[in-house]
Amino acid sequence: MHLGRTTLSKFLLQQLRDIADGNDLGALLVDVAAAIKTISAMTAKGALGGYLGDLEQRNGQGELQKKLDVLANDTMIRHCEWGGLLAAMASEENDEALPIPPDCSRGPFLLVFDPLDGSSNTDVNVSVGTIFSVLRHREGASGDTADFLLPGQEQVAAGYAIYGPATMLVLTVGKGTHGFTLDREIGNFILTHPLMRIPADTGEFAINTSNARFWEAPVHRYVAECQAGRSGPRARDFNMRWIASMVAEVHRILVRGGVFLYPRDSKDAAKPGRLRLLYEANPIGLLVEQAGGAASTGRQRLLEVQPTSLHQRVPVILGSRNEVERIERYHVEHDSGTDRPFVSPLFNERSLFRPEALVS
Ligand code: AFP
Repeated sequence: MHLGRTTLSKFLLQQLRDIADGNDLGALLVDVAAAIKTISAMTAKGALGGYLGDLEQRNGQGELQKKLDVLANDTMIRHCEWGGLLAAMASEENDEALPIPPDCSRGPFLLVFDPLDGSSNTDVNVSVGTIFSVLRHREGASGDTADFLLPGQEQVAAGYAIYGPATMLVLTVGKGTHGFTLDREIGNFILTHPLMRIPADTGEFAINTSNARFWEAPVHRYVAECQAGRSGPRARDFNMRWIASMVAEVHRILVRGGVFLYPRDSKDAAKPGRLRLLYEANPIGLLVEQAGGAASTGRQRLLEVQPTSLHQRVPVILGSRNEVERIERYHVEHDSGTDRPFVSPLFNERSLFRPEALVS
């Protein structure tokens, strides 16, 4: 691999030559990369292209759609539906699985994606991204929603684009996590970050602390210890970040370490977490594990969660392995009742900080 010279296509030829349907998988990833280049051009043009602002419409989950949400979604579909590589697609922006048009041939893979992650940041010029996951389509399956309900460890490829000062594509085909930078002048993704590795330890955590009153006790315990710094039980200071674009948080973690938490909270009983399992947690979880990190719900390895619906949400805790394992330990100690000496009585199950307690 020659840094600064290896193109995405050459890299994929080398990485996939020993995989049975490697040529088809490589061709699909090249189609995804082409869609990402188009989305990158739109995000870079911003207001000058009329790409900012909301549409007066909501997606199937009732979320207000940005113009770029819909444009990015259409771009992913248009670039990937005709190559004869897919049995079906699914997207955050579409309620049901998307069949391949009858005039296009089908192929062995399923593609599921969040076309624009962090879209609430588009109008304020903060980095956003695209997240994608590739699964193998089982022989004889119909290509409807049920086919996508496979645990994350079944993914054959996963990746994200981050539309930042530079546009980067970070992906894995199960042989490590690798980063490519878009050279706009020649329109090629060039290998710049081979074999990315997440340090096992970190002093940086990312969580939306405005939700603190809804967290479970183990998360309170972990965050409180980080905030206590060198005078607390961790005997070291921590830094906090929250960009509100998961792709940007994860990219930082892949480059310099850290832990990202969007944990289970009691804000909405119908939503055990905010992030979607199939097209946010699973692809990011595979990238993180392939880079030596860990990805968990707090109580289970993320990639082993058995999906039950296309848009289901899941708690997400991922990044530097030793921190994720500490947080998992705190969940085990809480569930077994052995964490009492470490957790302020304010935050146990009958705490003042439970929403119903605050209301009464
Ligand atoms: P949007 O795509 O709706 O902006 O959500 C982004 C996201 O799914 C993820 O990328 C962020 O980490 C998280 O939500 C931010 O959530 P909060 O807005 O609750 O902090």
